[in-house]
Amino acid sequence: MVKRMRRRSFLKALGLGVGLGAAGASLPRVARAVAVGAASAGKRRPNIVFILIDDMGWRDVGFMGSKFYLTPNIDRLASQGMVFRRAYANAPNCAPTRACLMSGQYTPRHGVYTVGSSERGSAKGRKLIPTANTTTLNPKIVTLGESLRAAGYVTASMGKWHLGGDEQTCPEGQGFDVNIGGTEAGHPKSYFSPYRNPKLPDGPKGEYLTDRLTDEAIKFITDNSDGQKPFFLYLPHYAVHTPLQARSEKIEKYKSRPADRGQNNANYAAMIESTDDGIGRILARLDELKIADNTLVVFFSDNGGYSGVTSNAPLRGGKGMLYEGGIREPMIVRWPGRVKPGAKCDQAVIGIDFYPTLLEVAGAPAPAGQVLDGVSIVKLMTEGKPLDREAIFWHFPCYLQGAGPTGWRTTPAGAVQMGDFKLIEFFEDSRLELYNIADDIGETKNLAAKMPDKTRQLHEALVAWRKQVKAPIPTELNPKYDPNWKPRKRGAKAKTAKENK
Ligand SMILES: [Ca+2]
Repeated sequence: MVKRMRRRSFLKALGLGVGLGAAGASLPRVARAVAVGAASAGKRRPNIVFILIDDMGWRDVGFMGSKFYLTPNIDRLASQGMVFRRAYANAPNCAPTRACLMSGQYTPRHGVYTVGSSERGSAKGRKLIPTANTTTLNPKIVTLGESLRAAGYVTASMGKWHLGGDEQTCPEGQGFDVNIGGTEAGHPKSYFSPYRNPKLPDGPKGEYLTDRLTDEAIKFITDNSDGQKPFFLYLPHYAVHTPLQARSEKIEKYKSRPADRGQNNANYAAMIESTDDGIGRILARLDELKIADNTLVVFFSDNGGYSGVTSNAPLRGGKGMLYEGGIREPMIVRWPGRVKPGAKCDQAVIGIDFYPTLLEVAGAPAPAGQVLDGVSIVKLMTEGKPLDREAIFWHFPCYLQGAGPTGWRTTPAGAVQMGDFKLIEFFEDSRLELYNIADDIGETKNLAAKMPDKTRQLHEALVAWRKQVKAPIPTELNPKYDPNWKPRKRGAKAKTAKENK
């Protein structure tokens, strides 16, 4: 079965689809062509380490200004590479962002819009019937892992997958030679062993998950450091998603640290510190093996910080919202000899850009017949050449319950960012909000009424894009809707893992 899966994945990676099983006889020739194409790049192809943190907010790291969390290793990485100050996730929560990273496509193309059901929260409060959600990434899509593997990379996924758990949709079915701990689950049952994770053999009792994933990553890097084949290590840490479980000896010092603009949770800070420790160990290993110079390292997060445990201030909102706090991410790319250390970039980039970027870095061909919605940022990173792109978009036709006064983090909505402006459209009442995020990063002044021409320009671009990607818009009224519904009162901050998805 493994053999069959691999061959099937290989066909996908060549853009041949799965219906051409009988054409196997022509495979060796195609395989040779791919290998020659990749080798003709001339230089030794770089290894790729892609570190994706779960739920880490834009200001949850020292290099982005936190005075509460301690992240010396990540800060050092930032000083050695380019920091992207306007980097975005494709969605305000976990699974859709990952589906976009792996497919290179905006959410309407693969239908992974949210986590679980799009009908979250009280039915009485939902005016519309939201678009149905897909919880697995269609195995017909050629993933980034499949494309890099077909180009000769050894591939590993270590940590949270969240895009399916069966044979075709798990990491092994989607282009990864090695899978450690990746299942359909969106958060760990426990950060301490025993993990109760079918893809992660338990370690000694009390072993800490973030440390374990670091150990596994280091082992993979070491095992593949001989230069025979370049490697692609996708390291989507389970940290720093709830449940808030940290190593006890790390928690204490944060209890006495002064809070910083709403950041004050010692458990969360200790989880961030363990993540930072692990990144430091991985970078040290790359140095010891003398392969750091030929390894591109990405640091990114999948959505904004969760308002129940951290603060994204000065950004508005948090995980689950299309305001900046929900989608703007800390991001670093370190690529020795190609990207200038200490460089900063203020051009907008978004998760779907990684697929074409990493293909270019690897000298790998794009999958035939598959639309890639992002653009390569290689020249932006290496030469400072601006991207040729007018706008970027979001589509979230779903409800997400929340702890605030409205009872929602978001109702069904879409957004577009163009230059310094961003427009959000809420589908329940067609409400438009326009912000100048250069002058007003906190999205405090809705300019829609004041700037009708700009509002119209962005809205037209959003509508045209939705048409192009065939984005469904919820319009059907929900018969269970009660206009007098009020969210039940509860604390301003929800802390359960169940609510934080
Ligand atoms: Ca997340």
